[in-house]
Amino acid sequence: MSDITEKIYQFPDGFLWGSSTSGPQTEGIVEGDGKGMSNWDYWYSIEPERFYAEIGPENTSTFYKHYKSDIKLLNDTGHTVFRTSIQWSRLIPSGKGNINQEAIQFYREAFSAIKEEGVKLIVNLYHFDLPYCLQELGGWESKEIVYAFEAYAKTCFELFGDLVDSWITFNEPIVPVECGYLGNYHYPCKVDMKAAVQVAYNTQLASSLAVKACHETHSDYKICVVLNLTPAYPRSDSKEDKKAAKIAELFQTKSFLDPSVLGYYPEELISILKEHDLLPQWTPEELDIINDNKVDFLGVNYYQPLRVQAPDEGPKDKLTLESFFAPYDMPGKKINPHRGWEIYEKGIYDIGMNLKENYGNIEWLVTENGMGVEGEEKFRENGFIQDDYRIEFIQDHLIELHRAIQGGSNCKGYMLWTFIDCWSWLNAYKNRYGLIELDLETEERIIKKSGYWFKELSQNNGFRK
Ligand code: BGP
Repeated sequence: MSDITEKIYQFPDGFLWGSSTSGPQTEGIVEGDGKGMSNWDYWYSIEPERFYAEIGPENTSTFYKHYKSDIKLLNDTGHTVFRTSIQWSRLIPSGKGNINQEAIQFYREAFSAIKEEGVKLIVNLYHFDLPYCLQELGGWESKEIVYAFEAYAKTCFELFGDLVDSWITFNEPIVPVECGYLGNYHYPCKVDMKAAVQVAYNTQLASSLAVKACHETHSDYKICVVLNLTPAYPRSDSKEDKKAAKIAELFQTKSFLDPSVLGYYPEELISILKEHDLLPQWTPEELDIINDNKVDFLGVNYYQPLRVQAPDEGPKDKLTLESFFAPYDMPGKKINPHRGWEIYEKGIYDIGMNLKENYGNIEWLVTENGMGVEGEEKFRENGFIQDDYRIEFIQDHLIELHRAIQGGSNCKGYMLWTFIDCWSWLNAYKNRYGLIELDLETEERIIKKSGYWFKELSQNNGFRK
């Protein structure tokens, strides 16, 4: 008998349920697969100690080997949509020119198998992974890479367009900017704000060129960019904290959201960059490309909010993000103790309403949300992981998403990070996110309690709580 205090959260007809992953985090490297070296492969070869347990990008979740049986698990876990990415370094090993025939065969077979399961397929072109030879040519600081990306994108649309339902240009393009050019977390580990701004601008230009190429290949093809639209919440109502949050939002959210959806950069961002002599090299023709090629819809990744306070001192000689705003560690915040990230479900509602009110109510999907758990094997009982905490995490976010949809926000689906536990950039397999457990020793896949629950969620197109 159902509890009368329970509410039913029913989602609109046709709402999509599924998960997201990426090529570099799942495929692995197999002898004779013809894959070229990516920036991750190269970085691991010179500094393996920067990777958790020294597990590098060649040892990802063996999807290249097991994709046929993995894809069979999509239906068992209720997927009506699935997202992965093509590895540029697998398809075009030297970044430009020759195409790897093995890669064509692999991606065509994997994508066809997903379609045969009746699952909608969304494919991303870039998930932090640059062919290393292009990094040597200057990486995203160089315009040459922008045009190499455009050519790569066109190749993908032509080779796989018949199998892909929707495309993504980039996943979280701000992350390589922040981690690779400001924070020393990702290769090339530079700390240089001027270079960071150029990388961000070049990436946006590349994204807009891919949108153009996609629509030119086939007028029906749909394409988006995936952004981590983390709202920036100020510590207090003080003028200084509010200004810091506004700048944080300009740098971390609006820098890609506005040009991608509206076709132009926010004036306030341009004036801050001008004031600090940080403007990138740009041309009016490039700005026209950005203006003319907006995305058809938006993917949104949401894990945790950004809490911000005014910086201690004003900008110093060497500008960094901390010259403009500082992170705020809010006392009493709800936390995922297994990953250390704040849990703030209302963030997803705020994102939905922001898109409705300020971005023409653009169609969007939650393309990542999820809960990483360290030491998850301790929750194994009766042979499988009893991850009630993950079910609760999903439900609580869905309640806020449901509220945003009721409020008129145009969200069409929810995709969890992730399908089968996958390799994570610096954390390898430390934090598990999947609906399905991966046994690293035996390569066995075991559905978790959340995987069975997700199937019910999808079948009922909603849940009670
Ligand atoms: C997102 C990335 C994913 C994934 C996820 C989890 O930002 O798009 O690739 O890694 O974060 O984060 P982590 O793996 O660091 O725990």
